[in-house]
Amino acid sequence: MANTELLRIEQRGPVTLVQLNRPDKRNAINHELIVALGEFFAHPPDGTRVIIVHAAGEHFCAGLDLVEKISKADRTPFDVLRNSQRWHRAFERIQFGEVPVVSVLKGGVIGGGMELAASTHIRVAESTSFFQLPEAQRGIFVGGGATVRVARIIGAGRMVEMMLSGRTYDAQAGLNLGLAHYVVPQGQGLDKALEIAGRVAQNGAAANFTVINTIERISDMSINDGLLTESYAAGMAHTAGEGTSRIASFFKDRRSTREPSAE
Ligand code: 1HE
Repeated sequence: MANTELLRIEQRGPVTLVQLNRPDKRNAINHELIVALGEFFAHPPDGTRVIIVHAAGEHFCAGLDLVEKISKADRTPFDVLRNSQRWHRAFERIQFGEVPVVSVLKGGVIGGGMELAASTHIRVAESTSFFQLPEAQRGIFVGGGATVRVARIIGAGRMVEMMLSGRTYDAQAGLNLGLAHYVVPQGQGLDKALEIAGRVAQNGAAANFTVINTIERISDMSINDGLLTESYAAGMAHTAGEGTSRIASFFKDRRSTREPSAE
């Protein structure tokens, strides 16, 4: 398991917590950290049913490590391309991985930090969260999937405006735009994420897998292809084992609460 100084991993029953642990650099993502994230999400620990990504310090993530990457004057376009693909692979393992991922956002959710957040399925934002894509102001471009994931969440036109104007969205605006699904007071993000993760962990594992691996992909498809894929997905999820027994126990539980007691 990729347990480095920069990525702290902790298991709490079916929920595995992954903490970005570079608070002195506002959790900016350097080479070692993106590799560790990619390795972790390639092979989550056995028994994991939900993953929570959270961060040490006051900020979720300041994005790309500008000092490490940009200061290297001899970088070639191919070096940058390969690095961007490394980010894409890591974040694809999050979005289309084995289990749902909940993120806990706070402070800066900036550039590559926003790309990381956008690859997670449920985003809990503490009230201190703010969202920025300052790449154009830094004279660079996004490279960790924002043109696909962030543009889908907030709309391509709004992302263009956000990057050109350098505007900041606060937590409440992020909630309205779908960048966050919940806003909670400062310091309460992890508790909220654990509460949600506990519920998600109780869903059927095959059902969770189908939700995270199917819906976003179907939105890339034609109506015909999407509907057929949905039927295949239903065929798998409905027969994956848990469906029949869960539906039976749903009705059994309802009957037992309705039947008058013998006393
Ligand atoms: C960093 C980084 C970083 C901080 N790379 N070292 N991202 C940005 O353009 C965001 C740049 N950072 C900020 O806007 C601010 O640092 C924060 C709002 C996140 C936090 O502010 P603050 O006042 O709490 O901290 P600070 O004093 O600015 O920074 C503390 C330290 O973190 C300092 O290092 P120190 O050695 O002087 O103590 C900073 O240099 C360091 N630090 N952010 C490296 N990003 C796949 S492509 C994605 C492209 C992008 O992500 S572009 C967006 C980059």
